Formats: sequence, structure tokens, C-alpha cells
Amino acid sequence: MGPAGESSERVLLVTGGAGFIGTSFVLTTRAADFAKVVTLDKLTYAGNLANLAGVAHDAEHLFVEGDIADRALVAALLAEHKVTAVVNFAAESHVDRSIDAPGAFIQTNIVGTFELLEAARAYVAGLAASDADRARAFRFLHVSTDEVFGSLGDTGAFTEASPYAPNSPYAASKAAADHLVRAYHHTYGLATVTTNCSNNYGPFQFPEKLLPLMILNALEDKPLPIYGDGLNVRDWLFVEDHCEAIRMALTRGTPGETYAIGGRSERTNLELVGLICALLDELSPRHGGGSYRDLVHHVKDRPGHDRRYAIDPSRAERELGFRVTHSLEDGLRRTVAWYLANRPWCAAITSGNYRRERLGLSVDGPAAPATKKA
Ligand code: NAD
Ligand code: TDX
Repeated sequence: MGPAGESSERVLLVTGGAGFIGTSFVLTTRAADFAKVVTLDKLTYAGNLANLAGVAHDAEHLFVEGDIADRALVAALLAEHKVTAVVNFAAESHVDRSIDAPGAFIQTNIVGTFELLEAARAYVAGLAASDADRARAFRFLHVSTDEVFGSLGDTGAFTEASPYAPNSPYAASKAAADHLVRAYHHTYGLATVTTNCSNNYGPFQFPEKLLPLMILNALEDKPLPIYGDGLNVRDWLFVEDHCEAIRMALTRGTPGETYAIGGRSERTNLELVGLICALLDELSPRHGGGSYRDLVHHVKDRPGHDRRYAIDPSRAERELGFRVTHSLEDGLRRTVAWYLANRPWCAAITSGNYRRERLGLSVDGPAAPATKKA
């Protein structure tokens, strides 16, 4: 992609665009021709360039391998491509890994976000001197999570006004990043927008996360490990609905504000795994008969396991026009079908040093080394 500054078109710097949500965002953003895209991704164990095969020959997409903490690289990309907005997905994202090895979470989620903010601040300051309109239009969209708010009891839901109370090293690192983003708006006037979203599901999710882990284990007739009693509740949102909400927040969000995004689809982990097993029973019946549900197996609970998350997305609905367009039933069917149709992707992504083993139990031992691709 050549420099795209001649027109007033949108040019997004999408960080973490080769991960689960970032992939969906890049593919759907280019499919809708919403913006030109420069993807910056470090290609950690969770990032996979093959995910972006659909835009490999797209002249309006460019992939750059690199780290968000590399301020000079980010500064060069912002200037060269006359970027109109940063969308920051890049993160260490798995709670269990943050229990075993929190260091990488501090480095990418906090230090990395800080470096990205500094690069954006300098870029906008430079723009302000030469092109006030472009400086005013610039946005820094930070993608965050509902986990920064901690755990709910049996009732109620998180909103933008919920107090921060992160419980895992992952959630704490995301909370710190959210606070830095907020401070850069209040102190330096950077036009930031933060989204706090609930659990996403869909194609391209790395199989350390609940849904793909269960699908792949079931297909290999392996136990389906449910942490604790399985009654922890998550609010599930199909990844493409989240991506659409982010595009809405980019165009309609108020600088300095945050938006809570969720699916209004609360399920216990046991209920969710039951739905997946029912879909697999229908779409890929178990050899030898019986239901995949018979593979459900309770294991030791996750340390510090948050009991319940739920989002009230009223503000995003009212101010951004956000709507859930994929029901949980439809979204899960699409997701299970995608994993069934993409077994080579699954095999390739787990051929390194991750073999779907149990993670996140090393509370008493020394921190494991940082996560690396094999
Ligand atoms: P993921 O782990 O699948 O992908 C993360 C991507 O970031 C990978 O491609 C990885 O290579 C890249 N990356 C990691 N460190 C980097 C660095 N230092 N520089 C550049 N790239 C780097 O994560 P995901 O599930 O797609 O989550 C994306 C974002 O959305 C994260 O910020 C996460 O906190 C947030 N989020 C996720 C969910 C969810 O349910 N998955 C829900 C709400 C918010
Ligand atoms: O094997 C498992 N068994 C199990 O019972 C796994 C991997 C998970 N679980 C439980 C733990 C959680 O209650 O399932 C639930 C979902 O677990 P994860 O897929 O690890 O997601 P979660 O911890 O809820 O965090 C996710 O949603 C919020 C993402 O990983 C975060 O990046 C996002 O911010």
C-alpha cells in the first residue's frame, strides 16, 4: 500500500490485527471498504499471518511485523501512511497465561500501550502545526475488556460507570492501559475512545480459549475440562458484532469516553459447553454414538476465577447505534461450522509448543518464561 495521505479517506493503524478479533476486524473492515488498513502485529504465539490471507493481495492493506512498544516504528508508520486512527487490539489476552507468566502482560499491555500513546501524541502534535483538520479528526481507539471491572454477583451488569476492580494479572494490565488512555485524553487532549467488551467468540480464536478448546477436544474424543463447578457466567458476543461496534465507536464515539459492549447473552460455562456439544452432535456425530456431553469433566478451578460478567450496552446502543445482529444460537452454529471446515488451520496453530494442556495453575511456583511461538 502506498502512502494514502492525498485524500481525506480513513487510514487505520490496526495493532494486533493477526490475532482473533483483529483478524475479524481487518477482514470485515476491508470487505466493507470502510478504511485503508495498516496492520502492525508482533506475531506472538497468538498471531498468525495466514489469518490475513483474504487481504494478502489487497492493495489497500499492508502487513507490518513489529511491536507496539517500538515507538520509532509506530511513529514512522503513522507519518508514512498519514494514519487517521489507531485501533489498538495488540495484547497478551489469556487469563491463564497471565497467572503463569505475568511479565509479558505488563510489557505489551501496559508499556506497549504507553509507547503507542506517546507515538500518537507526537504525531498529532506534528499534525496540529501543519493540518489542524486532520489533527482534530484523529482518533486513538483502545480495545479493552469487561474484566477490568472485576466480578459481579448474581444480579446487575457492568456499565461505563462501573468501578475498576481487576482480579487477574491480565485484567490488571488492561485496567492500567485503560487508565493511561484516559490520562492521555485529560492531560494531552488526545482524542481517545475506549471500548470495554464482553467475551467474544467466532472463527480464528486461538484454541487456548474455552470455545475452540472444547470443540477441538471433543472432536478428538478428549475430556472437556470445566473449571470448578462450571457455573461461572460470561456474556457472549459474536466477534463480527464487536468489530462493527468498534467501527461505530470510531465514527460516532465521543473523544474521552468509554463504551461498554456486550451480547446480552449470559450463559454459564456448563450451558455454553452443552450448546457446543449439541451442535457437534448434529454436525459431526461422535464415532461410536453417544453425545459429546459425556466428555464433560470437572477440573481444579482457575485461581481467582471471576464468577460472573455481564454488560449493559444501553449507552452504545443509544449513542453509537450498536445492535447485536448474530444471536448466540446462529453465532455458535457459524463458529462450530468454521472449526469443522478449518481443521488444517487448527492443526497448524497447535503444532508449536502449545498442545491444549492445562494452563494457569502455577500460583505457588515461580513465573514461567514468557510465551513464545515454537
Ligand atoms: P489474541 O491473543 O487472539 O491476539 C492478540 C494479537 O496481538 C496477536 O496477533 C499477537 O501477535 C498481537 N500482539 C501481542 N503482543 C504484541 C505486541 N507487543 N505488538 C504487536 N502485536 C502484538 O487476542 P484477542 O482475543 O484477539 O483480543 C484482542 C484485544 O481485544 C485484546 O486487547 C483483548 O484484551 C481485547 N478483548 C478480547 C476479548 C475476547 O473475548 N477475546 C474480549 C474483550 C476484549
Ligand atoms: O478449559 C477451560 N475451561 C473452563 O472452564 C477454559 C480455557 C476456560 N474455562 C472457563 C474459564 C472462564 O470462566 O471458561 C470461561 C472462559 O474462559 P476463557 O476462554 O479463558 O475466557 P475469559 O477468562 O472469560 O477471558 C476472555 O474474555 C475476556 C478473553 O480471554 C479475554 O481476553 C477477554 O478480555
